[in-house]
Amino acid sequence: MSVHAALLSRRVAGGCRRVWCGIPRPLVHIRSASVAEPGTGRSDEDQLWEAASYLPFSRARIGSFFQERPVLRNPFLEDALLRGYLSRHLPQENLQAALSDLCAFGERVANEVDGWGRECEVTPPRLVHFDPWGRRVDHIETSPAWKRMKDFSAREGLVASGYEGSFWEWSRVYQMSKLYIFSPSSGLYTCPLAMTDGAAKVIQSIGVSWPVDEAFRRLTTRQSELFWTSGQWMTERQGGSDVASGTETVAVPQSDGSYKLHGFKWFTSATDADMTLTLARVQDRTGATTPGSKGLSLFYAEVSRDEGGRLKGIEVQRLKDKLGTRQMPTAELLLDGLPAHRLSEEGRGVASIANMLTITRIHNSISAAAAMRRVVQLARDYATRRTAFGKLLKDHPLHMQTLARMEVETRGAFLLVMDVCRLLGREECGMATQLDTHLLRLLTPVVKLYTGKQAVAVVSEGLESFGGQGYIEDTGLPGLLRDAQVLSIWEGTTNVLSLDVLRCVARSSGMVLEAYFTHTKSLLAGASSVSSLAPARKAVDSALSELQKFVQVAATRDPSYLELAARDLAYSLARIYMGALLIDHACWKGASPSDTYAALRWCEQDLCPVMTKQARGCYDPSTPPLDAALVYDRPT
Ligand code: UCC
Repeated sequence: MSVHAALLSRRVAGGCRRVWCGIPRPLVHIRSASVAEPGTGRSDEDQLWEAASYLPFSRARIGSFFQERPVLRNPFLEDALLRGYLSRHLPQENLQAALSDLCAFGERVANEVDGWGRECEVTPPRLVHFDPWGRRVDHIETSPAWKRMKDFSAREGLVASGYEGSFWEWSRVYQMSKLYIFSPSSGLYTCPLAMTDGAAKVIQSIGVSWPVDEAFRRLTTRQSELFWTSGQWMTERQGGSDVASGTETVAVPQSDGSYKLHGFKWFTSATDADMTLTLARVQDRTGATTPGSKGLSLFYAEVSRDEGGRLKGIEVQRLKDKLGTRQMPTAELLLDGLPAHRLSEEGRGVASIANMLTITRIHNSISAAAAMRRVVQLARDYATRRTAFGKLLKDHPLHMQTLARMEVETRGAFLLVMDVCRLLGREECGMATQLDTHLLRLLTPVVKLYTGKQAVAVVSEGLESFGGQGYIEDTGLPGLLRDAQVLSIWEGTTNVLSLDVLRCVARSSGMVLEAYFTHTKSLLAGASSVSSLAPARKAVDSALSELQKFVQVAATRDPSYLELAARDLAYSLARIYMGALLIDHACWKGASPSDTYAALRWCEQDLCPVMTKQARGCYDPSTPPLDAALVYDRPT
């Protein structure tokens, strides 16, 4: 044993025997305690102990190893699928301009905006009810970073580019590509942007004229000093899904043709908005209102303050304490005579706000795909920096398999949401065929519900790839999961949207499904000569036939049968269509072997779960009572 080692073992043994305030002193404190004790002479032994700097933990008490953090690089340059998709589809004449804009944008997102997003997270909004002299002000204080996001969003045209038409029918794809790059770094500023875009769309569809012409100009401007955001106040205390029976707010007609709104809005997101669209029931002369959906009308209201600084006709009750989306103010509002204008015909509120729902659901899906992309991007970077069991994570095949599965999910989500943006762009340019319109209606709830679920699963898996660090708050990683969780809840939960799929099938007398089958087959036909994709094509083709069979059988059954199958039906629609899109993209002349591999992997799963579950009797009349008995199973 060397002299150092001998001294160390004596010292350690002695240290263990020492008692400090009656408690055995922990070994790690021994050295600092002997230095700190005033008047204590330093023996040779002590000096030798300190000289033993070759020992681990002797100089730097926390050790010398620090794990490198994952680095966020330009999300545009890092995303092969996004770049491939845009190169394939954007008009050639302005492709280069678009790609360089997105490249510069991605650079700013990585180097600047991401830091603001973090600032929004750690400096959440707060509500100041009263001024120092006791006057009620209901001021929602947001962080400087949140305000910077607003200016940045305007200047980058994150809403405007959807209305400028610079890329014709691809304008929406271009706009949503920017939002896709921006979203995970945006500190949830994508939420007010979604509602702003939705409000602009509603106004455009109703007609840009007084009293909303000025609002439309402000919602779609690139000038930050003019830019407005909009709220979407739909949810009341009785619920946000069943809007028809949950809306209690009344609109009292005024002599000048305007209205005053009285009600309680239970969930208003990004409540620092400049205006809002909301639903209310018009009171007749006797004060009566019409119940149900037929009683709802759509209203426009500006959020403004009187000379005393008080909100006109609004009291902010409190801000919500949420699992995630903490960067953004979400409030309960008492509407106490809020001045408003009716935008829809009386009783056409839900149908009129549906355009807003379409837009916010597409934004939601973009955010879902973007969250998946972000966690994959960070995880794959981390895999080049983290060593375990003697090699980098990237050299562990099992770890790569996990990341590859996440990548496949992300690709499916991306292609579906971009396809919906393509359809929206075609509709807005007046280029949509009947088939496009049907597809857009059907795929909007499908993409929202499916990508919301994927995002939660993929982001959760993604956190695991950072080990314990994925669970540590100030890495910024847990926030990704918290914020993903809302994606399957707001803007229509998974089940509500599954029922919306049934609603549009019924209202179109099945035409939306006809469009779906026709288009999916045409995507597959384009791949018929590509042998490397044959297994995938076969899988999608046979799942499509199964789905057709299911639809034929279901059409003869009681509506409750279809309702029970609604979620599995929506999942089948999503998986089959995503498979067809992955195959189609892999056939493009600029496609890579990874595009083919992703398509093959995607198509290995059960693409038509509704048929699988049907075969197992999951929708039989005997099932609901068994489900309920299982859920409420109690010891007897
Ligand atoms: O507000 C919220 C949070 C805001 C934050 C937003 C940020 C998101 C951005 C994310 C990015 C990061 S959360 C609240 C969200 N609430 C919902 O999404 C509502 C969920 N519920 C539904 O979607 C229901 O299905 C309802 C409310 C639409 C059902 O209402 P009704 O009255 O029962 O509906 P009806 O009677 O079936 O339909 C009424 C009319 C019909 O038109 P007509 O009368 O012409 O036949 C329907 O075809 O509305 C039409 N309609 C639609 N049209 C209904 N739904 C749609 C639709 N999705 N698309 C087109």
